[in-house]
Amino acid sequence: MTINYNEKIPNNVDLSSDRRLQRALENWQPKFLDWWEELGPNYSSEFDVYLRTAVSVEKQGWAHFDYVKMPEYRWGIFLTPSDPNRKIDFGMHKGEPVWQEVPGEYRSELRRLIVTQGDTEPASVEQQRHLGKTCPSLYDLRNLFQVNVEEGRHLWAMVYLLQAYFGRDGREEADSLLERHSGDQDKPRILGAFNENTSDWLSFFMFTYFTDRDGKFQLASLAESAFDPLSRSCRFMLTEEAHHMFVGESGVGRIVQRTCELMNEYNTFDVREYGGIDLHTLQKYLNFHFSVSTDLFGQEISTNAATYFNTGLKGRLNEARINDDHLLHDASYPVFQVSEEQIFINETPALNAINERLRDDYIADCDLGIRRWNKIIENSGHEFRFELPHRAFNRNIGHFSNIKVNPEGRIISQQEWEKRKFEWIPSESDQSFVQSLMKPVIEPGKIAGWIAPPKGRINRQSFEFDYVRFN
Ligand code: BYC
Ligand code: FE
Ligand code: FE
Repeated sequence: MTINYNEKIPNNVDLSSDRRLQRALENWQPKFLDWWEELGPNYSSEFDVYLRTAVSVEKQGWAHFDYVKMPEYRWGIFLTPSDPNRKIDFGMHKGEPVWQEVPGEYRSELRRLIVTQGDTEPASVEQQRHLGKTCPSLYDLRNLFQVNVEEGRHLWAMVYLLQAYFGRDGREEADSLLERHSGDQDKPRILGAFNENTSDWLSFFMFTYFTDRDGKFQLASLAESAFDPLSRSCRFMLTEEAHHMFVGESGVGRIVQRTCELMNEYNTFDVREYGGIDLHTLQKYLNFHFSVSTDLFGQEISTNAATYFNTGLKGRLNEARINDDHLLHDASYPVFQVSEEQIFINETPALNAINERLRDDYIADCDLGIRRWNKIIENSGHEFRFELPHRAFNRNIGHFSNIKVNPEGRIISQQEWEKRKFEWIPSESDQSFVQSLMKPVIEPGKIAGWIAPPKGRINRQSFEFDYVRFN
């Protein structure tokens, strides 16, 4: 199906044939634009930004690049093509055809999953709203805005599902998604990591590396859902997600590169006085963002997760490729637990360990980028290596939220934690140092002193390209 760009809301869901839904969405659109104006990227409404817009769901050529003013961005609704033969791959309904409507008995659980997913998207835009004024280059500014508009589109994707399939309570939830705000005392965002500050570009790159990667894994497991419209929405969102993680991985990599250059030029680890971010500080930011993102997978032992799996609402990563019965009634899975003074691994009923399994997949994926960053350090001739902290480190959800551990995973006392925590996570003084480097660079082809220029291109445009035009 082709997309009619004359419609208010570009889509491949044949919106014009459903007047009620179209009206509901057109009613929500101005509220979204008000929210964008109030809590989206600051002072950016008049900029012409070189952005990609999703214009189809074809694997080749789904994106169109051009200058756009962000409030005029065409936030559209795109689902990957439906497969009329698709069957449920797991749980008690395994082998049955997937659902095109929401079964009444699963309505509230499905709504809750869609709302939780939807809540993170605008939350991240709110968290990043002040970054534009301290961008290290025009290229980076453009990437920030690209991520922002796409998270906005991900919100649209979830709001479409709520309004199309959940009637009046869906419409109410759609409004609430614009009423909760990141860090708000009274109406915070649902999940912890989305109420933290993203106040500098190092945090932004760590966030897109670690927290957008939670998005990748959650979307991948929702893409397994028996509720076909949810599955198809998430599949298309994953296409865009790859760029967000690229921004994170390459952003951190370029900082590491610059730090190593300064270390070699001045023959010191302490590059702060030369305007770089020392490796030890980078490790602290890594520890923080990894630990808050690890919390996003929920409790290690979760009956909610068991229900989602059993009823076919949310699967495991690449469910169809896993070689087991996809029912998990008799299976077990190793889960980290805590008792007395010890962390140990215990075999647990696999159905209850679905969250932990996804967290394991996530941690393995996080580690790949760490290795690539370490390669940069190694190639510069230095011994230092980044490490992921132990999964028990700095946790607020699950078994580990009641204990304190060091990054190696040794349990320590509350006093030792208080005494030493700023060796491991950023202190106020680390944060104000990083903040002090955040001076805008907006001349095409120029770059801030704490980060190396990118090697890659955006749609074949070089680093010198005029990615954002200020009017
Ligand atoms: N913070 O049984 P559990 C993305 C609560 S990121 C606060 O484990 P469940 C993106 C939980 O709500 C992807 N509370 O819960 C990235 C529950 O509360 P109640 C987002 C938490 O539901 C960057 C209780 O603890 N998508 O797309 O099985 C930029 C029991 O826990 C947290 C999704 O998350 C937390 N971290 O598992 C932009 C997918 N964790 O009911 C976008 C949808 C748990 O006892 N969500 N709690 O009051 C889910 O699948 C599940 O809700 C979770 C939690 C896996 C998150
Ligand atoms: Fe997203
Ligand atoms: Fe994302």
